[in-house]
Amino acid sequence: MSDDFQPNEIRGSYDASGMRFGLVVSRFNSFITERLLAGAMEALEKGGASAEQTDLVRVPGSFEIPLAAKKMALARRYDAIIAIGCVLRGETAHFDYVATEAARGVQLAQMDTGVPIIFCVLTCDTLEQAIDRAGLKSGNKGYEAGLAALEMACLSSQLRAAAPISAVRMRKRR
Ligand code: INI
Repeated sequence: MSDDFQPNEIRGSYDASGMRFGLVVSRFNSFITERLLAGAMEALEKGGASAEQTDLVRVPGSFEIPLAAKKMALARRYDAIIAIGCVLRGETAHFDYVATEAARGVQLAQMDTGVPIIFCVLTCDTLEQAIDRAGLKSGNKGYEAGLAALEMACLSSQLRAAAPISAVRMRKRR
């Protein structure tokens, strides 16, 4: 490959200008989810988002996140949505059902609607692991989710604006 063969790279920035964001937060394990929420808001604010550009919806548990996120996406009001929850392994199989359906439901919702929905649902074996990921040893996964929301919102807008191939071909022919 020659050095001058450089693809036209389309990249999302982290600029929240003119963007709207939705936050869906599970109340279950709120000790953790509130910290994740704070991290996500910090990232959005750093990207330039204001409170007016951001809506917050609370749901009882992570199992309820996908439906709320999908309804928000269908409202066509948001450039990206962040789904925040925390599922902790207990003694029964409940963990597996809640964690699997939260992940699957969020993925289905974003694929069905085309609106980026950032998956910030911690699935941990212990409370200690969750605390580490909510602002202690392993950073704040909510902050990372906020950055991902900014990037995916900008990338989606860039991809919408990218000229379709037919227009590019027409331009070359002229
Ligand atoms: N919901 C969570 O978000 N985290 C959990 O750890 C959890 N556990 O362990 O039970 C949990 N359960 C509630 C579930 O999400 C639903 O709210 C409930 O089943 C009602 O549909």
